[in-house]
Amino acid sequence: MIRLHHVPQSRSMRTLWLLHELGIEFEVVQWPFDKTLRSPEYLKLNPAGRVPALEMDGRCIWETGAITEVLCERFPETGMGRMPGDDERIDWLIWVHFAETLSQHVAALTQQHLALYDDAMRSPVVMQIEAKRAAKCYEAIEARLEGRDYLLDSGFSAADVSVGQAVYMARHFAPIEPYARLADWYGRITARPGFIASLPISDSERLYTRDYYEAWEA
Ligand SMILES: N[C@@H](CCC(=O)N[C@@H](CS)C(=O)NCC(=O)O)C(=O)O
Repeated sequence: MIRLHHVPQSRSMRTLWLLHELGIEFEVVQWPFDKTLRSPEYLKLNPAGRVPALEMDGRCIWETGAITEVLCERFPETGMGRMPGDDERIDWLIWVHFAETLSQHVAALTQQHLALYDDAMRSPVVMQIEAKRAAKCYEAIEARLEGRDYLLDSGFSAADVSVGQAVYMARHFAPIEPYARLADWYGRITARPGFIASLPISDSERLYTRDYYEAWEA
């Protein structure tokens, strides 16, 4: 039994998309994005009170990077991973984990724009810096995609899922249109049925109620 604990439009969507790409059977338990993630019941799944958490083979795994590695090793025939010994193993690992470099800025921006409930708590400077740092991450992706359709020469993999999902969240704060190769790649990977199946089913599930949140003027 594989069971994903998930909040729509959060990092657990990265694991949901990967599970769809793997084409395996799994269950989803959906949680609200609130203090319920700090309940004793949820803390048994992930002691940090974060999503995702993945129940598999009699234990629970957390941290998206770890989950991605474990799933790709468990189902090597799907071709989503690059195993030890593969020429592209190191690049695969770099890009799988680079998703968190971008996501840390998205987390800060989500806190600034959505989580803080009073305008006096928000900082235009933090909003602007974090959006610029997210765009710096786009520059790294743009450079990597020169002469490539996907992050690896050998084609689509869990590295594209990981970074692609981070870009999906980051687009709410930093537009991708100025980055031509990134925008093309993003269009290509998000046309996949696996990505579409990982989107929120209804508007009421959305964490981000707007497509774009502009940084305030400092
Ligand atoms: N590095 C962790 C980050 C997990 C994380 O922070 N998830 C966010 C959702 S995107 C969360 O659960 N936040 C709830 C909270 O901070 O209370 C991972 O990659 O799994």
